[in-house]
Amino acid sequence: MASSGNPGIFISGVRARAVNVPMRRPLVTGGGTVGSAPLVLVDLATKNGPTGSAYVFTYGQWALKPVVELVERFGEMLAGDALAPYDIERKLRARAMLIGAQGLVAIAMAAIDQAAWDAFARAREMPLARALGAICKPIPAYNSCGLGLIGARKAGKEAAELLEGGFRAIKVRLGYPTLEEDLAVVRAVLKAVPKDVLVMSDYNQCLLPAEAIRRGRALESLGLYWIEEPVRFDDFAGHRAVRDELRTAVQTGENFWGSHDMRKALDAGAMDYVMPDASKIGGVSGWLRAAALADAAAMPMSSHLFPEISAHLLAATPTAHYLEYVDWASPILKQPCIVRGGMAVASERPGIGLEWDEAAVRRHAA
Ligand code: SMN
Ligand code: MG
Repeated sequence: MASSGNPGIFISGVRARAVNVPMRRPLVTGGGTVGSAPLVLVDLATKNGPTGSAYVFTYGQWALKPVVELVERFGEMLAGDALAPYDIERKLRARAMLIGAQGLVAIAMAAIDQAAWDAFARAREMPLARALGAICKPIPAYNSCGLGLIGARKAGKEAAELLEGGFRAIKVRLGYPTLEEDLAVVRAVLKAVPKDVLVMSDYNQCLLPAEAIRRGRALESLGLYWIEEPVRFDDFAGHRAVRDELRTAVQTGENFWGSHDMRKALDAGAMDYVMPDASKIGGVSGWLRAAALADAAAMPMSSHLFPEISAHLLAATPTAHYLEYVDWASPILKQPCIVRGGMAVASERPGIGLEWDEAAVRRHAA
């Protein structure tokens, strides 16, 4: 008879490695530039079970070594513990109570959480989505692999390129020095794509509320699908003020450090749509709690980066909306995330489905 409860799998060690992966289209945003993809790859080894793998994104190369160090120190704290993701999370949160579970600490904790859930699903020989009780259903995806702040002329050309492979939605970064430039870029993008293509937009927190309202009103008639992070991510009242003045949907959430931030944003009426980031929201564990909040609020929920794990998470999200597709980890993966006809489907391999291309990992070691 199968044993009930914990199947007797224990954590034996955690390894973290830094890579810096070149990006096909480096991204200039209103909140800073991402010129390459600095990733920390995590492998969580177990006794009596499979190894779990996950990766996180550190935004700057300078944060790679600190995150590697944090992940490995957390791994030491967990050696010998049961492979029980919620209990792992509880232990790490208790250890981090005094310093605070945000920023790099939260990202390192999420890397462990995701690797633990990956091992948990692999031990059951199920894709992560199935281990969470969902089938690996197709999720609408938008192509976010470009359209940084590159100017109207280049933006039109790039928008058309981003539809290759069947995408029907793309995202353009805004926050040029002037409203006129924002307008010119959006017009160029819309002109370059068929009418039924959705165009999302992202200000990456770079405006103050009054200016966000002025620009949002001027953009209104162009029909953007959403305006993302028009103001500081934690200015929920500011988001609300922008939302009150616009018919265009306000999107936010990539900078929520856990479901508690999301609850405060919901209480403030900060957004129409929400898009947590699988690492900043607290890994799989944090995502599931955020998904429950979105469901209770009847709010469409999209993902931020990490298409491989997000395809699984959105499959298990009652109000799943859009998956943000980026190809930034593809060069170091044996089986990169695939989008067909504008839909992303979670890998059917056990766990998240990540398998490192070790030769590429060595090439991009940082
Ligand atoms: C973004 C994400 C990661 C790096 C730069 C910019 C952006 C997005 O906010 O939502 O894609
Ligand atoms: Mg964004």
